[in-house]
Amino acid sequence: MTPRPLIAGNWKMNGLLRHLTELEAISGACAGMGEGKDLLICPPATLLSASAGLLFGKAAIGGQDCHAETSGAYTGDVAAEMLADLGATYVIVGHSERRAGHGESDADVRAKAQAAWRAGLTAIICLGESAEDHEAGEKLRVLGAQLAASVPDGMSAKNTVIAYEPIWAIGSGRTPTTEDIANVHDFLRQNLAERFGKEVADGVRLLYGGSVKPDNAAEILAIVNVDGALIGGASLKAADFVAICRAC
Ligand code: G2H
Repeated sequence: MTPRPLIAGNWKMNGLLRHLTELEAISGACAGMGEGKDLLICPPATLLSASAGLLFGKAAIGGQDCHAETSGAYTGDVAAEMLADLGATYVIVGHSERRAGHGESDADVRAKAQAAWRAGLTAIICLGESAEDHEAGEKLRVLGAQLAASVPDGMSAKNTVIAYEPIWAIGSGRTPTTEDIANVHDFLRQNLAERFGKEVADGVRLLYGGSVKPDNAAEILAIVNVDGALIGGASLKAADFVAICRAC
């Protein structure tokens, strides 16, 4: 089974109420564009509620992180159930900016994915090697270890999406070669098949993320085993995000 592609925008810590005009434009352009693919925007938590209303029926909405616990005394954190309560159906966990900036380990990411599942959300679990690992030829070893430790038992094609985001490609304008992306995605699919079985592995969507732009999207999205993209900077402008969606 070839997975249905997912084009996901990650707004990171960008977006005020006045920027909802971009979502209005995306919503308008998305009419009829969701055929054969799923569209998703992950705005900051402060804009989730408004985004849900603007994108209803056109694109899904998702969180950028969730706490591993269901509720409790965790000042400033957001529970997966709170995201679901606002209409989110996805949540990103383990983005390298969370791993680096908040000291999140693979075990933390695994627990967050489980929290997402408990709330009925699909977890987008991010993996990626550093520039040093890339240059040292350690990429597949590092990614294999992250995959093994970040993805919980019980993964299915419905409850999980895997996003490969080389850290050195994030926001840098640099991307791996198409051959490198293909090799990594083949490796991830194979690795998942060994642990979860071929049927589950073949159904799980493997996204590429890191400097996806309108001018490289078609080439990246055409790679075998790339089932969509996780887009940061280029998702902030409706015209760029829509162009990437159209390239899929
Ligand atoms: C990688 C990506 C979105 P950008 O972090 O998750 O960001 O497209 O800006 O490199």
